[in-house]
Amino acid sequence: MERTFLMIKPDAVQRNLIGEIISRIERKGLKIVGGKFIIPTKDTVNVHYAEHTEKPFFHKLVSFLTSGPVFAMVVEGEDAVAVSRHIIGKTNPTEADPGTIRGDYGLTVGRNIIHGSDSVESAEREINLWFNDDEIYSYEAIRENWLYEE
Ligand code: ABT
Ligand code: MG
Repeated sequence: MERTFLMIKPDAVQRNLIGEIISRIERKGLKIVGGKFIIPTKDTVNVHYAEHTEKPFFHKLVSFLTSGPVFAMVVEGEDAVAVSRHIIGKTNPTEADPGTIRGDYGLTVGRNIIHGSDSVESAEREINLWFNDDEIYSYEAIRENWLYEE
């Protein structure tokens, strides 16, 4: 079983899309094992997006993500990283397919609704950055026989 880090960004929170987005994640069969509503600090966002430090959009990115509350989640399931990126859609909502979260709700790359880890390594790093171990819960869900073969 794989885990990934997802974050409903400030634009989607302001637009009342938390429920809509979580509902898609749940319907897919992914299991939420951690979740919290927080205003990210500049320090956390700097580390989270460290790979983009030198990019021209970095400052705007940091001020956007620290501008208000986000809903951060740890989500578990088979191939959770790739499956989540798939249902999220391409980075730029203008290119994201209809039926994906960004394709259905986003318009511009600087307001692209939700973050999802881009690899298993990133997921591990991001989960440790945003969550303490005691904020993540492993539990058995009764539906699992109906999602996975033996
Ligand atoms: P994230 O899930 O937010 O990491 O997006 P994704 O992995 O799909 O794409 P990357 B390249 O990691 O984008 C990080 C954030 O930077 C924004 N961005 C990106 C711009 O504003 N302009 C750009 O030209 C590019 C390439 C989009 C992402 N987040 N926001 N908000
Ligand atoms: Mg990224």
